[in-house]
Amino acid sequence: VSEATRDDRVVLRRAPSSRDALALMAAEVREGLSARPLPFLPSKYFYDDRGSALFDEITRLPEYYPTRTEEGILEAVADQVARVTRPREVVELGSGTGRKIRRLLAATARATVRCVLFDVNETFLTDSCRRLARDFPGLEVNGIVGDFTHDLDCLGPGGGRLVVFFAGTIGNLHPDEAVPAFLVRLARQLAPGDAFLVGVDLVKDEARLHAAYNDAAGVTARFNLNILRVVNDRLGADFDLTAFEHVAFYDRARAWIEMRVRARRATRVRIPRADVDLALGEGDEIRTEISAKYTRGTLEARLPGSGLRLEQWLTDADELFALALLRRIA
Ligand code: SAH
Ligand code: AVI
Repeated sequence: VSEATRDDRVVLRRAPSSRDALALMAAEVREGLSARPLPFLPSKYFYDDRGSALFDEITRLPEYYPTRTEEGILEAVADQVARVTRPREVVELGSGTGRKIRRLLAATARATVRCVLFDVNETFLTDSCRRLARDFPGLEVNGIVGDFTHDLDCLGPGGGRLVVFFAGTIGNLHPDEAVPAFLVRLARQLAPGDAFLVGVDLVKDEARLHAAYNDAAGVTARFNLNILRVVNDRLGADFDLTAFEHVAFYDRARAWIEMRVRARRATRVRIPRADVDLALGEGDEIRTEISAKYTRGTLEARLPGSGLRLEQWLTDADELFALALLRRIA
């Protein structure tokens, strides 16, 4: 990790992938857009400042139940989680506005001396670190700008550590390909007995899932199309946003929501910096996100070989969402 910057009690560090971020982005965008039959864009590129603000707006939509449901579960279980983990250090992956961790820190109280927020969005990360430091005097606050699929080793060796991963963001990793590798890497940063608290959105009624990703106010559509604007801004691409529309549907066989952008008419995209020249016909699609939905069984099926075991499965009364408390096996 390089380029530590310190202000007051906040130390901000940049992980390797954020040092050469544009070169990495060009390579990832080139790879994704050359995939066939379905080109894709990595969903971490939703989250420039506009995208992160749009996600925050999504969390308040009437159709988007995950955030308020997870907050309700957290409210009910925070004291219990604090009691059984008693972490010296709490790490939040994909921390965004950093709002949820406050409930946990209030419960872990004096046991916790350090809090580490980890996110790709440097602006949101800096702001949330500063606000935490202001509101939790005595707490050492670190921020890591990085990609949690590449840079977890920046956390250093575990011991007295609780890692939290809220929002169901683990669902944005491919369940068969990315999740097993992610869990192995994460477990390496935990000492035996350290804990991992992960939020998962649950398999449920399809109409409810569909509505959550096709809200009436069109915020999710703006969030989805924003990824094209991010590629334009950062890589000098010429995506014509008016040529695309938002698509989100539930794939029952794979138990995931898939978001795509669909060309309303034939269009062409050039990205000289990524060596991309892509011709799309009317109706052609680019996948922008998967959001996998789990059951207790399908989550537990990911654990063998990871070094983690399920200790508690904490859900709301309607079983819309779950917090899984996992423990690093000795
Ligand atoms: N934890 C917050 C925000 C969830 S949104 C909440 O519960 O509401 C997902 C967050 O993960 C965003 O802040 C986004 O910037 C971050 N993120 C997405 N992909 C990432 C990646 N590969 N590495 C690090 N952060 C990522
Ligand atoms: C961050 N993540 C858990 C959200 C989700 O539901 O998969 C991102 C999102 N995509 C569309 N709406 C919200």
